[in-house]
Amino acid sequence: MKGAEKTSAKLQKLTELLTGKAYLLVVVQDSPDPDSLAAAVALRRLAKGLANLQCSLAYGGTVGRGENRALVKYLSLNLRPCSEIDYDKFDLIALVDTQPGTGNNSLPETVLPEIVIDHHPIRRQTRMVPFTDIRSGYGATATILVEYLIEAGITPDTPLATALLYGIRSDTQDLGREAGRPDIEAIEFLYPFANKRMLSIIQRGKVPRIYYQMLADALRNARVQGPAIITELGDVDNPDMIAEVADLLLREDETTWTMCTGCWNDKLLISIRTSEESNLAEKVMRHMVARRGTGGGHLTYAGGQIPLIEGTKQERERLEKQIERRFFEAIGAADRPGARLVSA
Ligand SMILES: [Mn+2]
Repeated sequence: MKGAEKTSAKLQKLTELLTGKAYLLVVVQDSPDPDSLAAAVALRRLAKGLANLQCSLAYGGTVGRGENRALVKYLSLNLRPCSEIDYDKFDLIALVDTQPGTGNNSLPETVLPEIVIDHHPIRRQTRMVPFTDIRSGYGATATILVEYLIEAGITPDTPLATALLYGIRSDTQDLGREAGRPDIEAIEFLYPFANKRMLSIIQRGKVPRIYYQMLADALRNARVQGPAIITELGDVDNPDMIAEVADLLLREDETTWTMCTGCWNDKLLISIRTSEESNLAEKVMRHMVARRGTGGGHLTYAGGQIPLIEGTKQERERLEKQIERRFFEAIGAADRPGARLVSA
């Protein structure tokens, strides 16, 4: 089915599901990124417009990255922690930009959502969900929601258009990463409605002073090996920093792979990045975490998490070493000599 026909059929099915219901809960990724926040707000708008539902938004983790905090503030979002949600109170539960059983959302495993809209590769559990729209060829989940809004004849207000535009730009790194025609068309549609000044303010979100200390530590710990740069942050109070550092290191001239790890909330969190779409970051990540944790992502970027059982420094260091070894093996750089990225 072509994109437009698919959207039309999906929207019809979604409308049928929403009709006659009163309360919708939308659960986003843990430590939600702009794409998942924008997609959630768009789904809330759709649910209101299509069948007059009330909607709550729930998340796990924190909103740490400066841009994401700026976006939440701009949208005046009342995000509720998943731990405080009574799931029985809702008629429908939706997951956006994530899927059941991926380990990067806090929807309890005993709760099966009715709606999943996402652009990560489809997971086994997702096949049991009544309404799914999984488009792994899309650069952002927000792009799928933009198609729904257009199909439903709903014009996004300025904050929603701004959030969706930023969500797509952020996931696709300004259309340079895993973006396709639908992402470009969505951005073109949104551009006239978006607040460009606010986009700039969000993109340059304020950061706390500790950010610079973490950055300094990340660079001091960074090692180059073959085509890769890796580093670890140790304990972090902002898990988004891990992805941010992995992105930053990938800008180095000769680097085609990066990995950054950090500990947060009794888990070792891992981000990997690659500059080549033929590399399958998602597969590498799932190989790295294997049965010890969960992981997922896209062609060029992926994340994973492994629970820390003892919580000791030794356990953490052992795990970091293991993950590092598996990473270098997976990318074929195990035998290459290593060096520091910057002098200490
Ligand atoms: Mn996304």
